[in-house]
Amino acid sequence: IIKTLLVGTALWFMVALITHGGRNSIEGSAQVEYDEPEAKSFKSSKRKSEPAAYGSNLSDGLGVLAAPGADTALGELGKPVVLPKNISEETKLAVSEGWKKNAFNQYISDLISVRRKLPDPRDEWCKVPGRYLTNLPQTSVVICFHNEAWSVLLRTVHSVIDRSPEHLLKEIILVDDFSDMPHLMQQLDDYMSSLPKVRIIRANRREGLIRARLLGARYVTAPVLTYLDSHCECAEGWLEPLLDRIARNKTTVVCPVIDVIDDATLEFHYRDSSSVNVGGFDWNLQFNWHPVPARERARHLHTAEPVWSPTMAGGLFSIDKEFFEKLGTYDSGFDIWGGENLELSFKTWMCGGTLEIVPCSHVGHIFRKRSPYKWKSGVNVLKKNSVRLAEVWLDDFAKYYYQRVGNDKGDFGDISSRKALRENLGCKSFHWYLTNIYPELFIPGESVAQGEIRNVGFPKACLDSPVRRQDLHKAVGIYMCHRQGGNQYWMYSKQGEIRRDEVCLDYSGSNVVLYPCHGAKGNQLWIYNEATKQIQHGSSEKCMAVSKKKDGIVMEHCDVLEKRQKWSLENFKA
Ligand code: LR7
Ligand code: MN
Repeated sequence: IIKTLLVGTALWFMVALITHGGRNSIEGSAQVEYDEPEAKSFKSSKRKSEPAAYGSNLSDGLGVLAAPGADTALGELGKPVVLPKNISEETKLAVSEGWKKNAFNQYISDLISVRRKLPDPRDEWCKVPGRYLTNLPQTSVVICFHNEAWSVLLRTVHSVIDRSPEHLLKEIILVDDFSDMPHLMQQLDDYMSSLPKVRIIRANRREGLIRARLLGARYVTAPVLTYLDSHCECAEGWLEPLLDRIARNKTTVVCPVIDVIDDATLEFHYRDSSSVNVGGFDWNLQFNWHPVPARERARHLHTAEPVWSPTMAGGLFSIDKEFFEKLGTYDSGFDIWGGENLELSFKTWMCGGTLEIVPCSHVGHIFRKRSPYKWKSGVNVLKKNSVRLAEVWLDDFAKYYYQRVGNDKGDFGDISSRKALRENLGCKSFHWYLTNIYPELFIPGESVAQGEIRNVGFPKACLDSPVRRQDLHKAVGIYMCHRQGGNQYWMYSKQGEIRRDEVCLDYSGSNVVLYPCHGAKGNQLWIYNEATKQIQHGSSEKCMAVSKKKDGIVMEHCDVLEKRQKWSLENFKA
């Protein structure tokens, strides 16, 4: 009741405001940006649809909160919800609070029915009668949360119940990872007590999402385990295509297509099967997305067929419970967040399984630009997880990750039991995995130089730049050499690229910028002359230099006497 009142008040404000016109979005107005963890989002190929027109349907909207179903209510069918520009200071404050606590627009989420309908994102291929086995196994859905917003958590749970066939859903296990938001206590117990399939398990200290998942798994009674994040919405028919793959082969681990729920408008925009992505990773051991590679496309007649994926994003997947246990579930030495998705991906492939993305299965997820909850201070949790991962699974390739962190492994705890696990399972090598499962990955050892690029005339200066999505097209800079890898770690490839992961130094006449590597030489061809120490650009024939003011990189006419044009490339071997 309190909830309805609150929403009612909010809508009342909007009615007042809308009369004064103004339809621009205030999205993100109060968004705070942090550095950690790195933003992980991908653009949907679909154009955003027009924002929902509201004003005419507010009363319907209120009605919908009591009786879901009206297609005209706010956010129904996955439509975006945008507030008018000239809302009251009070509303602005509420919006801003919502962003601060959740790193998405909680205020907007609270205006949308927790049982809103979504469009059906499936390809026709998925709906052909007889597509799936009739005798599918049941699943338990485990959802871990730490301080999740009320409306978002409820929408996740309702979407599972409403859009899973009754007989296939054994139970939903909510694992509360030691939240302290008041609505997640008694209020949550009360609400869920009316949903017989839902069970709440509470951790009695902050475990982090990986150990929280392991805790949830202990209560699972169905043969298949399905994990979801706590801010998801399952679309029509999401479950059958996942269970079908496992029914056919218990060593197949499956992920749905993860559709984007916009963090600002809660718009659900789905990806059609022709633009499905698969998972990869870089040598920073960061997960990333790629289009389905040609070799994989060639294995299929239709784009809606399940595709092999080198890695998974981590949060949304189904796995046979026995197979998960056989693989040693997760490394319980992993803290808070990160690394576990690559661990499970590598061992699935290396220890006899298959990892797939199933284009017929769609689940939306709110992608955030920062992490809203507390991380441990004083420890680099993600790095510790990644070092454990590298030590156990990467064999000699671990060194490429260590180069990226200045060869400083730090304290990563005891990993002997994880090594024993790999040994006992008789898993294949990481070299096998890279060659057969992820041949697209650029291997640093196949480059001519790896490490810093240091100026000779001004030997404190190193080429320095982050290569996040937002850094593309920006000028590359110089910075005091620090010998810690990171933004000063570059590779000089046999093809003459200066690159990090999938980003290359590119010059087309003005600044030297970062650009996705295209492999076609052209503006990305750099020729290093070991004798003169110059880095000459292929098409312009100019040389890279530190500017006279020593505040950046310039391209200038080559002059062997000019010290600013001389560079040393770490680990260079001709
Ligand atoms: O201490 C914590 N305890 C928790 O229970 C921290 C988090 N959590 C919960 C949290 O409430 C959420 O439900 O764990 C879940 C994941 O945390 P998010 O949503 O803050 O992070 P994320 O969406 O970036 O998480 C992605 O990467 C994680 C670490 O590797 C996990 O694998 C997540 O499950 C994963 N999410 C997805 O795969 C969805 C698609 C995102 C992408 C790419
Ligand atoms: Mn998430």
